[in-house]
Amino acid sequence: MSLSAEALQKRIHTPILYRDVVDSTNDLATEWLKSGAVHGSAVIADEQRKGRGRLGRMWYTPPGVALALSIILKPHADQLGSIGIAGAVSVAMMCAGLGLEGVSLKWPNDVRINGKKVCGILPEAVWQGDQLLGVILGIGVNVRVQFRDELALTATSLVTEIGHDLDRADLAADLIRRVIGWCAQAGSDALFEQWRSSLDTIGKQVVVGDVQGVALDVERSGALLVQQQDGSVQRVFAGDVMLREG
Ligand code: BT5
Repeated sequence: MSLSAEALQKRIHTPILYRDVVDSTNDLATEWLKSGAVHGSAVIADEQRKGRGRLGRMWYTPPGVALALSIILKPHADQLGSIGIAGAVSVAMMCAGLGLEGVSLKWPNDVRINGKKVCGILPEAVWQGDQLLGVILGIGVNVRVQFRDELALTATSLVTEIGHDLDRADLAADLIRRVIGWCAQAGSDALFEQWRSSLDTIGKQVVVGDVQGVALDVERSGALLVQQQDGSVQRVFAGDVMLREG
């Protein structure tokens, strides 16, 4: 089913900017934030030509099959570290609400179904001098993306997992509502515990950059605590976890 501004605006009352094709919804949302977008506004595109992941990586968003959205949020600066977490928890709970099983989070905020990535999250803070203008919470969800090549080994789609079609406008509206709700709880015990209990990383052998060991726990800052073989515990704030199963 095609996405459209009308279909979206019928379902949700926060301001929506819809485009058929963009380079990256996060870039458009950044411009909109700078020109005065209100908290909860969202940019949604059917296709991204230059969808971005973290650290300059690409995010694959072909036309007609994915959800690419960027929600403009205006949290307090001390809630910044929780915005990506709020996004991940919102997507995980949306998946659970659809009746999907096997939903978990890989630290820090990949959403996975049965161990395959269904959603990636890219929070980007926008500053003007030392003033926080807001955060662009970029969320990419594979709705019915067919993967080929090496992504097929690690990625999945909602429709593949659930076995029936889903309406992207319904999903977008549901997700935006959940994100606004969890964003209001950024920094709370409720959000932290929901995130922590959804992580599939804790207790596993991990490699994160130069650090190797057992993922012991997470801290409220979002950091992952990794116990290395010599017993020392390293706090990891960002990076890619390679899980060593078993
Ligand atoms: C992420 O990065 O997972 C964050 C992705 C955020 C995408 C959204 S879409 C809306 C908004 N606008 C943007 O331009 N971006 C945001 P990272 O953890 O770096 O993961 C990137 C890696 O995931 C790539 O290197 C691929 O290996 C893999 N990948 C790329 N496209 C994928 C897809 N559609 N599904 C699953 N994995 C994918």
